[in-house]
Amino acid sequence: MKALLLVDIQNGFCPGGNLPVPDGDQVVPIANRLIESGKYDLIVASQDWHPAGHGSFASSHPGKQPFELGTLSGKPQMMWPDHCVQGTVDAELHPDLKTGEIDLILQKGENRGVDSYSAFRDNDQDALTGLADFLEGQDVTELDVCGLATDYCVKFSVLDATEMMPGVRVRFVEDASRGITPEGVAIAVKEMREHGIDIVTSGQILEG
Ligand code: VGL
Ligand code: ZN
Repeated sequence: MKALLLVDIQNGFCPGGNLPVPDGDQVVPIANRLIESGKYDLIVASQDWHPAGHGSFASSHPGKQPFELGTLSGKPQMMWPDHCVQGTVDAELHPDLKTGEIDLILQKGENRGVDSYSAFRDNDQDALTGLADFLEGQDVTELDVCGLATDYCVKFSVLDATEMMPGVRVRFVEDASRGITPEGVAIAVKEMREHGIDIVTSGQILEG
């Protein structure tokens, strides 16, 4: 079985959102082409889904500004603007994303005391979302990952997929992803390469 994981393609990470990724909305038409390609047996979308007052929000830490480093439950934590609060428009999947063919929408980041970049588990690598078991239970052997943001949620999802599902071939779809900073994207791509993850374009997938 071949699966596609669409990471956090939400209003909050697109221009006009609360934590906008530059050109984040440009992944939507590319993701739609992948969704409608007929190449995938299973399509999963993750959704950053924070309660108000989440511990990753700078606003929860007096004196802290967004994009400063702080701590959460005693561990280093990037302080983010309030974003993707449950039930708000900011948290909705992008309205142009073809959600009709998505088999599972997986929400993450609900625990105030720990952030959850990866769609597979919390940042402390403790609580699992159940996605790895779900994909393995569906006999997925190939997983393509794309979305927002390359340097955070996409990277950690790709690395966790590789580590937690050793039998699955994981690929990162570069042009269907955007990052918060160019430096972060360069590091993410390097780390993924070092872990043996194939970096592909949507064109290669659609032609193949
Ligand atoms: C993300 C920062 C905070 C992401 C989520 O989806 O990459 N980044 N929460
Ligand atoms: Zn978040």
